[in-house]
Amino acid sequence: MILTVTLNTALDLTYSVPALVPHSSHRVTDLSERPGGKGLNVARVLTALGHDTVVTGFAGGATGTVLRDLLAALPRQKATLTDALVPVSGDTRRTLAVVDAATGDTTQFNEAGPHVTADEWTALLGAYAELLKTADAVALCGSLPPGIHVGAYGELVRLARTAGVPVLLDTSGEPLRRGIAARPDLIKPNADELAQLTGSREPLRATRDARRRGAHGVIASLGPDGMLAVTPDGVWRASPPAPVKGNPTGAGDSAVAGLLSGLAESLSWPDRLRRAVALSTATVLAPTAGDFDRTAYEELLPRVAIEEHAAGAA
Ligand code: TA6
Repeated sequence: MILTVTLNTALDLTYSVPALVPHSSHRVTDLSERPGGKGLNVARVLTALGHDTVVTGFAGGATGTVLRDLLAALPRQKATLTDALVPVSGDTRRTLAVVDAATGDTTQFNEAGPHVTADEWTALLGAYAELLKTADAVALCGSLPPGIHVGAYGELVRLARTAGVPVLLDTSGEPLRRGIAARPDLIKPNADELAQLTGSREPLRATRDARRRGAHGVIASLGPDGMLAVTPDGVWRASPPAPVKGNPTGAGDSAVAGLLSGLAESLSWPDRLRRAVALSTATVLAPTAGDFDRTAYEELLPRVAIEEHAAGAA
């Protein structure tokens, strides 16, 4: 099975409004409520791709109950999605994405999350160590809730490495910086996260710099420009056939699912990247934020362009 860890799970609300105008009141024309936080999104896509997946992290309070009920009610896929979330006394956060129907632009508001106690963190570490025993790969995803120390991802990366489980880290800021030092197999920063980490906005330079800091492979997601992969086996750029317009919420999470499923299936790097780019583009095109459009995915997959970098190895 593939394990995803979401320390700061969220009940994701999406509101659509005809046009988002500051200082005015809006009529919500459509709304959705989904179990979210990055690792939960990754898990949904993994199960849709046929990989049995287990989710852990924290959930608590009334919102935590709603989140777990929604998780249990997800439509059945070819594979299982198992809830191994650890209870916390605080309330799971909500996030709100407001979609402006006129422009298609999304504005996102993320709450901080519940305060996690030292005992709750210890319970998570115990559950994680147990789950690693049967995991083929693990993804550590998203922000840290209050109370969790900034080096937490470093600790989780080290435990995965000791257990011999390939580990992908998808976070930002100081938690990313500390996590990289523990030498994860893969990281998937976007352009802003890379710039924050390395001080450079030049994709190849920043991606190589991130790799030198300890990650074995760095897959930079460059939005409509696709992905740049700097790995021990070579450097590739993967680009979608054409830019698309839609809601990008969860597109990065779908890319993580593509990379992890490709790793679990021992696909070549070009095939993993093809899958990641096709899935993230199909997520932007999906009518519901965070889902992917399967027909678009299958149609996009053979059309993702892969270019090997002339300079070869990283
Ligand atoms: O990538 C979209 C999303 O996963 C939403 O589902 C939302 O829960 C949010 O990101 C969480 O991100 P954060 O970085 O705050 O943990």
